[in-house]
Amino acid sequence: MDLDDQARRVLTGNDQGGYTIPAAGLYPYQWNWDSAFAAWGFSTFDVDRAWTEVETLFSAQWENGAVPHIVFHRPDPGYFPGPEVWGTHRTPPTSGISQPPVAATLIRKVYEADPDAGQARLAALYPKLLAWHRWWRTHRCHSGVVAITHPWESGRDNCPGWDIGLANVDASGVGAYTRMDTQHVDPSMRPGKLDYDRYVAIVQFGRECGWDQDEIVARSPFLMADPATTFILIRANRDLAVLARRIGEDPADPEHWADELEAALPEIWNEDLRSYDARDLRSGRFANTLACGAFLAWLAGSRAPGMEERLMGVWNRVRYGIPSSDPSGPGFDARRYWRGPSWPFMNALIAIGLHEAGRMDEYERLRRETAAVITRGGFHEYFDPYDGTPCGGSDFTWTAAIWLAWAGRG
Ligand code: 9WN
Repeated sequence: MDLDDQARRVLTGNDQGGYTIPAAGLYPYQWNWDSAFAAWGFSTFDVDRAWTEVETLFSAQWENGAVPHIVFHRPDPGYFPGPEVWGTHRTPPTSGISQPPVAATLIRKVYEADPDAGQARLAALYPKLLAWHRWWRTHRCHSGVVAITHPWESGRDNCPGWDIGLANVDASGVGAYTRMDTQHVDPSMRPGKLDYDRYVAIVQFGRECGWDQDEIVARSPFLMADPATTFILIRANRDLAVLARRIGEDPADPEHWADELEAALPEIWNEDLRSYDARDLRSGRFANTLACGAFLAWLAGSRAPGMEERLMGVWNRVRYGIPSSDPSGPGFDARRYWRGPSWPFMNALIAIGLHEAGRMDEYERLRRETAAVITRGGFHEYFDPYDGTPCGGSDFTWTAAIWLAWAGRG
């Protein structure tokens, strides 16, 4: 069977009927940004199924506009923390945080795959997307750029950039719990125990606040500005404005929100690091870590003097795609999750930006390097950026999706 067939088989195998799980065993629920990538993958062979994926995700949207990072459609004891830990008291049960808003950007690709088939579905989804983007602006953009209230909200959980913020989190009262991830994946490829204690402590804090967003932003022990989510939201607002025009809606709000975010970008430019950088909003301190999120500046059409040479210097230190953090920086670990590995779906997102910046040699290099690790190692979650060793979960939805939509189209 060729790789395209195998990729389609991963998507259909992870399909639970209306939504896909990221990977059997390890992640048995619907995740927010994974589903947006799944839709992009489905759009290469089943546009109807692509729309259904995001429609199912948005059916769990909160009244305040938030689209949760996990929807717990059916109970499954194989994942921690499950719905009872989050305690959001919703039907279906959901987590209490969100995840980077890539949906508008990838829904635009689904729409463009077959505009006639997508017209009515886009019109129905548009107000929900707009409400979600409004939620980001109202509840996450107080300082201008996007703030995250939990490392899981960034989708890049143990990125070294979060270390200074996590140091403020007291996890001494977290109590006993059993991790499930380390029963599915080699623990040396997952976040450490202290990280997990702190993740759980922040969830417990949110739950004590009854998931009241004002209280969480005002008092949470963790609040950090995230360059990656900021760039993603700028781009998503621009794409939402394009989609608005296609269905005769007014694009003024998303355009204005993108402009506001762009104007705030100097807040997260770290001149010493010569890169966009995460920032602890409680202390104002920069993280001083160059993470893969900085490479998403191209996705947002943003530039800063010296940025491009600096990013290329980091990429040139490895062989297989963009490392999740600078190999010469603090906290780098080539196989430990978001501390070093190259993630195929992240490479795909960065490549969209390279393409639009007209950097075609680099675009093609990134596609080739990503295709090489998948061809050799299969549809794994992430890869060692030096030697391409497959890491984390296997038969992974978003890796298969980006193979179909991008990496395998050489
Ligand atoms: C917590 C599903 C998700 C991704 C995230 C990735 C990982 C979860 C976990 O898996 O996070 O949300 O339990 O480790 O970091 O980006 O959406 O694939």
